[in-house]
Amino acid sequence: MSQSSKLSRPVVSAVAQLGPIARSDSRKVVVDRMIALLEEAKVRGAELVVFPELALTTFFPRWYMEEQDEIDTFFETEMPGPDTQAFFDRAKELGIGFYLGYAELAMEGDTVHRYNTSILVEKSGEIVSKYRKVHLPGHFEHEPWRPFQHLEKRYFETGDIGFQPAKAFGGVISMALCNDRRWPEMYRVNALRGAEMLLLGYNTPIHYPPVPEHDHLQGFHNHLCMQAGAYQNGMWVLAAAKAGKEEGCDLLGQSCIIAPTGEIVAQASTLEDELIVHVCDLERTREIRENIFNFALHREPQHYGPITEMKGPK
Ligand code: CDV
Repeated sequence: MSQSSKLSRPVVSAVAQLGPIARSDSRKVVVDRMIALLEEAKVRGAELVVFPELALTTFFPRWYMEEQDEIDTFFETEMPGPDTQAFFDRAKELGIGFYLGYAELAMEGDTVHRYNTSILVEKSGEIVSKYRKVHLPGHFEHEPWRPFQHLEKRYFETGDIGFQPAKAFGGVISMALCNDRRWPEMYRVNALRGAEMLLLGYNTPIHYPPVPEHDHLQGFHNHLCMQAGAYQNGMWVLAAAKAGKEEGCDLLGQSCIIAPTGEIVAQASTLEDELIVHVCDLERTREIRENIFNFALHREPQHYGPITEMKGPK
């Protein structure tokens, strides 16, 4: 055993998978379910809980809507706001921090911005970090041939914050959202900025209308990209799904906790509300980062230019 692996910086971490949320469910119904998961997390000793992407409502980009007022019913204008204050209060009482994904409506002067956002909240109740989704999948226009829409490109702007890990929970923690997990650049930028743990939430339909031949690979691709990202960057990855049959659309489960070695150390086994817990030792990042992926020793960035110079192949 190496010297570094004897050290210990544990974060008792939980991933809170959510089962389906109906379009008619109020925020209160969802927040009550999330509070029940926080209470279970407390009993099981967790200090950090990761919730899914767009956790407070059904996954609304599956519908084409023309009326902005209707679209905006899925957005939060303040965080915490009237519907989420009880959740923040309970987490603080329990001494638990959390990651939460939600649709953010932000005013900048007279300009309205809409982002697919996550926040990281410390055990004290303070919001320590915000992330706005960078890789927005799907399409801009109504495509009636699809059995359901995926209109993230229409309803959200590309995030303007980038990948900015924060000091929290005794370590350096970064965030991502759903489709970001498929892009190696996301992990590498976070790792170069010192992230030891990546938190992310996702909503992944099992049916991918443009390439249905890959439907049976959804579970494989989900873990493949996150296990590779964890290992190649020597970081913990904690991923929370919104799972199950939601408004007729099957969403992948498989919420998991992945060690810096790339191993899955905990995984959800249902498509419902479910909590998984693991003691994540942040010192374990060193097993990888001081050895096989010692960036300072082994990276050769003079050969990586196209990664930032080009958007697609010539
Ligand atoms: N919410 C997502 O970003 N979903 C995408 C689907 C559309 C491919 C994902 O990467 O899981």
